Amino acid sequence: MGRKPGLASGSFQRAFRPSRAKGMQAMPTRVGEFGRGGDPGKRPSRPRMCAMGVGALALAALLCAVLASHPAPAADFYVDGTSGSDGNDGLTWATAKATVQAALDAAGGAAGADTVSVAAGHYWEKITVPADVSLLGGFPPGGGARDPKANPTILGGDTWHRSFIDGPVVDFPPGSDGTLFEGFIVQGGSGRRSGTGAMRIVDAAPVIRGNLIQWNASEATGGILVLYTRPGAVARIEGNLFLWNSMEAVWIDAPDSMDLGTILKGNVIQGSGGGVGAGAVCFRGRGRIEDIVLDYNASGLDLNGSVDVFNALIYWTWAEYAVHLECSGGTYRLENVTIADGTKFAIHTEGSQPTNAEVVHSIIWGNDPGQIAWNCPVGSTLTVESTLVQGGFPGGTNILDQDPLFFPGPLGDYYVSETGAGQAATSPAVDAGSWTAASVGLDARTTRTDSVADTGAADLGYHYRSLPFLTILRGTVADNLTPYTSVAGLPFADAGVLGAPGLERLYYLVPEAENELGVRKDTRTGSVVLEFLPGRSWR
Ligand SMILES: [Ca+2]
Repeated sequence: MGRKPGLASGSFQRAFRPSRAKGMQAMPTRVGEFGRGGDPGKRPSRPRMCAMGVGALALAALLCAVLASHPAPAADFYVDGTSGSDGNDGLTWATAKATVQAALDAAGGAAGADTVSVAAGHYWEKITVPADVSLLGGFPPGGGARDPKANPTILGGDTWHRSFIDGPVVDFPPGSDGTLFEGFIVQGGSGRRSGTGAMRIVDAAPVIRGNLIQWNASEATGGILVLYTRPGAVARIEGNLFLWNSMEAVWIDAPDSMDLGTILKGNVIQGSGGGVGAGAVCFRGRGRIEDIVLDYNASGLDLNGSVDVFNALIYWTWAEYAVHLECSGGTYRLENVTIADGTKFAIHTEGSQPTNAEVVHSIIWGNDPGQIAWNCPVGSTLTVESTLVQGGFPGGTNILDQDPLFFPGPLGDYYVSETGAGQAATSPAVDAGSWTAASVGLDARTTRTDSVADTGAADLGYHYRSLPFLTILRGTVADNLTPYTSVAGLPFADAGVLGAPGLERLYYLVPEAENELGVRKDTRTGSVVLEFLPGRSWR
């Protein structure tokens, strides 16, 4: 994992995100590889992915890990695969352990909360994490300031060379509570035997934050399996980036009696799948998903139970439904959800129990063959309110059937146009909500390409993180760019540089941007114009 110079600052999540071009190069071969067992031709009757939850429950019976409880003082431990040795005490960088598990074993034997700091490197390990440990990746070898993006700390195998290790790479057994897992790359886990590639959380409540989880393969859950067999403390999965995991990226399964709260927040899931019905998130239970982006997965959200989805962007779902709601007797609510450009219905339901669903402040557009397919039985209710739906929605309230005028911005393609941000027209989604942005916390986020936060009535659809400004770096040598100017948004016209002596060749970089940049010359004004290119062009 080389550091990507174009992503020099920002969140861990963004720093780990590869360019779209790279992702597409990888796609054709990798999906084929991960397709084992998921070939639609071979498994025509594969049920909705949540239907496999019963099989997942059986995994719990296999778990018999008992956490060590030898009393010893709490301590901090260090791991350095470059210079460490498991014969060391692990208490300083100079006497670091060589393997993560050796440090975890030492920490698990200590009372109280411990921290295990791990230096950059590739640790070909599968680990079991005990309770009350903060496991932090991203330190430089030998110790120093932590920076996960500059110091990639890899657990697992190497799928590029087809060297998987037997998953789960990271295991949180029952009782692994009070645990933080942050700043790692977890990759190359095979779920062939356990059903889980990257991570397994069973009756445990770790915080999984700011990791890159990529290239894990399974016929069930390539990414993270979260399984509860009884009420208890709940995991928090926040700000992670999932890339190219098969089949599901996240699988959550819990008793209906257990309120999981906001178990998923701020995650980006891209390229999951490998078979019909499998994809980004399978959620069976009761809880809430917030601020999620699902991009180019086989299927999107597969929900069964009672789930709230708030501020989600789901696009380019390529094999199955963007959102499937099982008619299982519960209640669903989708608020500020943008579902666009998928190859099946945006929202699809199936099942036999009367179920209530509500769709508000959302944008459902560009899905083929249609937007909402409601099949729940008699006694069910579907409320669609203050929502933009292509083709309209009979029986809805305040339904808009107008082009939302999506426009590419710094973090993606599903901002909406606003004349105040430089576009030719203002989207009907702007200020179309029935309550204020502030009342639901969206006043810190934005639908505008210039990142100006939502004010007044809530805008419909997904709200991006708001960037305070964009820094443009410029230089005449590609690897020596310096800050040139800060702007609220693009396009930016670098006036008068065409033909300027000494500036025969110019390089630009906008470090905060995830979207590709376009550069064109405007001979009429003698300017170079920077603008965001729509990512969808690579499809
Ligand atoms: Ca507004």
